[in-house]
Parts: sequence; structure tokens; C-alpha cells
Amino acid sequence: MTTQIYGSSLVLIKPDALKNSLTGYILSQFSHFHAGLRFAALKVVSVNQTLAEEHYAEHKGKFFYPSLLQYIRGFLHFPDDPGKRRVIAIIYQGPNAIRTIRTICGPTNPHEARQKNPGCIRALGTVVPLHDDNGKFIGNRTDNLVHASANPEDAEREIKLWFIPTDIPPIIRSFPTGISEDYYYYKDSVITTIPKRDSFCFISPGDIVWKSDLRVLKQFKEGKKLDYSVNAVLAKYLINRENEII
Ligand code: FUP
Repeated sequence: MTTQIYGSSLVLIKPDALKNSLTGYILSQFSHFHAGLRFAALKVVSVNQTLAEEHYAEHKGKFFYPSLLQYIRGFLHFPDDPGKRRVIAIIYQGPNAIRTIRTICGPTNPHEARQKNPGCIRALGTVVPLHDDNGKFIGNRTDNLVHASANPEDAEREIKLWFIPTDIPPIIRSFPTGISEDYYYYKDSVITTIPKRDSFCFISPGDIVWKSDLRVLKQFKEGKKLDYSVNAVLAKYLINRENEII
């Protein structure tokens, strides 16, 4: 296990927490006074399908994956109110940030959270039984109010997935950035380096971009093997634009 001295973590206040008006309580639990953490960035996000798929990529193929995507996108808690389908995404920094936050959240499964760590945030969550097309019980979806990065590698991947560098004050940015020398455009699930009719330019020359994203875009442009999915680069640039372009 990696020792975490001073680190960063991604926290998502999920739709069930928003529905139950638990935002203030959760922010208070993570506050500097209680947890020794500070905000590095915070935004309200309408979660697009690409972002949801990339965030939960490790769970693809599992029985709860389709339901998990619906959950994080807010469709399950706000079926009739698209305006309320959102999450609050926060980067926290602080001594042992990842471990501190995971402890305050508690176990993934709210039943287990109530038994093992009463008083933790996820003790207030819900467990929802899932069934297949024939009505057979296949397992539970755990509506556990908050997401918190599990380890430093996940934290880096998740922070770079949800935030562009300029969402974060430069002096407290934890990961390397570079300056783009190229244009990148998006339309109908396709990324191009030349504009197409109605495409949108998500990166221009001079933009500050995560260095690892620049590398993937270069690999993509040159037809080389990618370090990670080009959708993981793109997803953050689609945030809060999906009505217009997806
Ligand atoms: P955690 O790191 O605590 O968020 O837990 P996981 O990465 O194991 O799970 C990711 C998400 O999948 C959580 F929101 C819980 C959800 N999940 C289910 O809905 N059902 C399961 O059986 C396992 C996980």
C-alpha cells in the first residue's frame, strides 16, 4: 500500500445525497475544522454518459454497472426533473486526504456501514435490490451518497477525468500540465483535428491541458497505442454542454 502524506482526492456528492439535502452535512464532515482538508476545486456537474462510463470503467460488465450509470447520472433519483440531475464534484487536499475521506465515508455498502461504523456518512445510504429481466434477484445497488477516491492512482485518474487544469488554482495543481499546440474538435462521438460542420473545439493552441491528456491526444493523432481512452480526455470537456452537443 502507498503511504499517503499530503494528497488529493476526488469526492462526488451523488444524486441521492442531493435529493436528501445532505450536502451541507457532508461538506461539514469534510471541513478543515473537522478533517484538516481544503478545497482545491468544486463544481456542479450534469453527468454525461461518457463521463459516467469512464468514471466507473473498472465496473464495466458487472451486474450493477448499467444501474450504477443511471444512478450517477441522476435518472434514478430525479426521473421527472432533469434540472436536478447533477452531482457536486470536489477535489480535496490535505494530510492523508484519501484515507481520511474514506474513513469519514465508511464502507461501500450502507448496511455494512451502519453495522461497522455507525455515524459515518454512508450509514445514511440505501441498498436497492436489482433484478434481471425475469425478475430474479441478481444483487444490490448500493446508493451510498458519496464517492471518494480509493488510492493515489485512482485519485489522479479521477481528478484528471472530472476537472480541467484551469478549474484548479495553479499553485495547488497536483499533476503536470502542458500547453496545447493543436486544435481538437468533437462531433457525434468523433474527435478530429480539423473542424467539421457543427463540431465544437474543445482544445485550442495555447490551452493548458493535463500533460497525460496531451500525450494521449498526440498518440491518437498519430494512430499509436493509447495510454488510456480518448473518451477519458474528452469527457471533462463535455461537462455541462451535453444538451448542446450530444
Ligand atoms: P467505493 O470505492 O467504496 O466507491 O466502492 P466500489 O468502487 O467497489 O464501488 C463503486 C460503486 O459501485 C459504488 F457506488 C457502489 C457500487 N456498487 C453497487 O452498486 N453494487 C455492488 O455490488 C458493488 C458496488
